[in-house]
Amino acid sequence: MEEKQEPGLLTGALVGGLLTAPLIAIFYLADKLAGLPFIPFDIFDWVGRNTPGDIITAVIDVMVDTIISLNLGEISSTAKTIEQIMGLVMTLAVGIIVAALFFLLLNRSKMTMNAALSGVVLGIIGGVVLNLISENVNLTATADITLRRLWVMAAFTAWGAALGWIYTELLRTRTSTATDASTARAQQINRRQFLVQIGGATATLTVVGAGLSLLLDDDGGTTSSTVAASLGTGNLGPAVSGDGLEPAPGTRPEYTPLEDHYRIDISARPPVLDEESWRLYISGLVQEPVEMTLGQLVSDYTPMDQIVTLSCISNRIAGSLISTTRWTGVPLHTLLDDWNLLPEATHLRITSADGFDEYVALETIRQDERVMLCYAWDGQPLLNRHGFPLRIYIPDHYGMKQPKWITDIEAVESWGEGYWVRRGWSATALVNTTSVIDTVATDSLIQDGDRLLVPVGGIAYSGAKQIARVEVQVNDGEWTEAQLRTPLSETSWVIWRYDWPFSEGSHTFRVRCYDGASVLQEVREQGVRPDGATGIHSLRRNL
Ligand SMILES: Nc1nc2c(c(=O)[nH]1)N[C@H]1C(S)=C(S)[C@@H](COP(=O)(O)O)O[C@H]1N2
Ligand SMILES: [Mo]
Repeated sequence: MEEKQEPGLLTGALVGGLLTAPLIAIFYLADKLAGLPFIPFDIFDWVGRNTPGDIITAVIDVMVDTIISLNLGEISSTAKTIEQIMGLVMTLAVGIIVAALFFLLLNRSKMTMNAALSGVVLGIIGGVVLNLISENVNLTATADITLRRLWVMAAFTAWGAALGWIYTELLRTRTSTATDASTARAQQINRRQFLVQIGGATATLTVVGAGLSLLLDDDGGTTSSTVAASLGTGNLGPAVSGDGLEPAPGTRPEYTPLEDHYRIDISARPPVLDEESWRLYISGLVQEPVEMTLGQLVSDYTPMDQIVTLSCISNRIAGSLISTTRWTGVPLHTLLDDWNLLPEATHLRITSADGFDEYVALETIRQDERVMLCYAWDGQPLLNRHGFPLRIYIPDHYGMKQPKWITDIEAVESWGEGYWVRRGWSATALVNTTSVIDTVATDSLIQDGDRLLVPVGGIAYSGAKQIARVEVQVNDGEWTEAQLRTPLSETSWVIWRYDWPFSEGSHTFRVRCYDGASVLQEVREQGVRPDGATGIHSLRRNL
């Protein structure tokens, strides 16, 4: 029986895993301590930027389905966590695969290669590649670029060197030809002991690195003193509608608490911009490039306040990627007056700190005074995750048309495809009118003479087209008009309610609505891609 001499593919995979786990932990610690890049998130973001849109959509679909079916909680924050975990898993997988292939290659090369040196070379190649990836996508590292490069090079070189060294050690336990069974067994034990020692050391490093990092906790959001000062001391608080219609018990809050506002963006970690050094740069077809500070935007222009419902184009019928809060900022048309655009300009191309970009037509800005550059939400400076320091609001459009973390605005002479449009999503991304049943409140029955009524309720939304009418159908009965609560604004969703005469049995509830121009919502069922979901929401209840 031939004794296998070299550590094989599986041993390589095992060693790769053992070495990559502490590498991740150390990157995490260095990120927390010194603002050095966290490579796993960079890998995730880079893969995301370079994957075709339909594949990304399919992956997101699976993710959303999983979150819903396993009841993992609020979709957009859970999705962000899953994305981050995917970054860690990808990195670990790459480490395992590369190490396994490395062992295979060394075995094939019949020892003409020096393993230790090869490991160092492999590490250097890894360091160069990951530096390129990181520089391409990283948004959050604050350390000096030279330091970042040196750190990534050093970390990967050490990883490669350790890999080469371990291979050599494993080989050493195997080279003395095993003549009898007991020697072979002794060597097996040696090898196993060595791997157990390596495992113990790397596990310790991983736990210590990750543990220390967790002690150094994140800053939650950003507070801008400039914005805060102009807004006054506190939260402006939710707007109160004058209408007395009581929402059916179980209807979502009309004004979304800020911490519950959905959140969608393209990076494992959003960019963190510094108010002092941030500028809004206006360039392109302008007489003279313009540079503005946040302070100028906040104090040189009269602020405007709007309660806005924002929806993601990926929001499914009755999904949770839709929320309402108060947006404060400067109407964009008043800024245009000061930017001296050349007559050829027809669009603004808006670019964000995370590489996201979108176009907005000057015509839209001039026709709709509600288009604004926005620096506060819910009476507070924008939180980091919601685009600090500046984002745009464009009524009637899905979120994908409305960049956060704006840094550059370029006046251009033609329209172009923005970030998600290039990835196969709608070029216009106009909001589809939609209505949702939030509740069939069977535990809040109302006695009405000799009848029992069940409050049924939810929301209807049409962007800024307003809602003229909501109707409810139970089983195959008549469509009956629901009552509408006066909305918080013309750009927010509307809460509706219908008190349904109770009857026992299994019932299907459906809702539909008409926009302000009395146009019925699209009832044809259509998935989110590419134009946003349409169709009727229905709920089945056994009463
Ligand atoms: N810079 C930037 N802006 C962005 C995005 C992004 O990834 N990067 N995502 C867009 C999408 S798809 C949506 S739905 C909204 C979500 O805004 P919110 O996360 O503040 O709710 O931001 C939009 N603006
Ligand atoms: Mo979105």
